[in-house]
Amino acid sequence: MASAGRRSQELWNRAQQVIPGGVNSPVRAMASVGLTPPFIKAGRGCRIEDVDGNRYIDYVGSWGPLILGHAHPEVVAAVVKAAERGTSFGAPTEAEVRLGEKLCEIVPSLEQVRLVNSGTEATMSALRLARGFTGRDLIVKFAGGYHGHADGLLASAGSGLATLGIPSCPGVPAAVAGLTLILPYNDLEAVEEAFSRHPQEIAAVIVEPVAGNMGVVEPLEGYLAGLRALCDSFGALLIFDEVITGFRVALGGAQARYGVMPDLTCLGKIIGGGLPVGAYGGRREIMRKIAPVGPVYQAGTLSGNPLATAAGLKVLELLQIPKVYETLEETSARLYNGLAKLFAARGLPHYGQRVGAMFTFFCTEGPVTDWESAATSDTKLFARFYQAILKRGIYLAPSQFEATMISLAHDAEAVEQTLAAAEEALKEI
Ligand code: HOZ
Repeated sequence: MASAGRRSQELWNRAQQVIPGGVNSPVRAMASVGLTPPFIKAGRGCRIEDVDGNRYIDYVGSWGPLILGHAHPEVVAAVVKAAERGTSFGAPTEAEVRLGEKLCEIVPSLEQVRLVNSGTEATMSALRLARGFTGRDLIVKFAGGYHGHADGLLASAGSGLATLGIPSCPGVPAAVAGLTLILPYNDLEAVEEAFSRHPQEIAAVIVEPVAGNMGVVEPLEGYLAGLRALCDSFGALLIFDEVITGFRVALGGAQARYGVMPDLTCLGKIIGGGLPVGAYGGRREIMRKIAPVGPVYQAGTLSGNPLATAAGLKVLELLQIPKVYETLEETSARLYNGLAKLFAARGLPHYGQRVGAMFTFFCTEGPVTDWESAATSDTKLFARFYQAILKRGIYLAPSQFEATMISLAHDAEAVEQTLAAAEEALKEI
């Protein structure tokens, strides 16, 4: 293990005693890059500081929510103001209505939306709804796709499971896992074949419209439209998991960027501005099946809580300022293109993919179109690069199979500093 600062190391030792693996979410342990994680004390804009006083430019952004950067003053003020009025009522509030209206206004396919507390809850509830609506049991997911940690979504999943090499999760009953068909991403023929084998049994196809949890992998031309057409032909619902892509690859998410409308959309991360939140929504006809209107049950004490809704509303308001997405696109492209040049100049195997404000450089010659090709990456080389750049003050997601997240707080200075650090890091490895 490379050495962490003294205070981080102390906290790490204590954490091991009381928290499994020392972390409350596995990838944070930094095991796959051979490090002890720095413990973070504070963040402002695109910069974070650890408990030993080391400063980093942050490209994790809490794994996506912080598109405005850390501790944005207007978001903080909105949360404080809301907290002063009470943190939770378990009763309807005006802010929930306003957030629901805002989401339906911005995300093209949403007619109604239900707020929950995490992306996992959103996908789990959307699948239950799809099953309740269609009266069918099977679902299709794609290898390397990650939709949170609900039973039935953990087989061949990306993100932490891909990072740790866990192909399927003990504790998920075989009967539940058996209801999930795992297919390769970006392969329409495989989906067509699954539908012809089970023409009346597939309730839904759930997909990250731009994969973000096997690293960033863009849908091939026509892929999303092809999924739409197949779901229509066989009476299944198409679910876009836009927990990462929502408000990141475009204001209206991947569905706006690619012009393909799902039946149901799962959201999270950005819509809570860094507070715990999730949402699922879609066509009114489907959403009407949810209790109390319909019989598909789903509930939550803290759902639509005042702090998350206040933060979410403020973030969405600031994202609707003209030119915001042009700025994000420019920053993301400048950093991505600069890194691509540096990798190429050093002659290292690399294959980059960028969509809007998220990208990944895979340590492989590529092309990367699915999990099988993503998995050809040299994760040892990635780990060496990771260690070399972290010690130069650049905090990337500690896994080859995650996305680099760009925020509006990443200014020209941060980009230049990052490229200079990357150049040095690449020389070292
Ligand atoms: N599932 C997240 C990455 N795609 C990790 C969340 C976390 O560790 O905070």
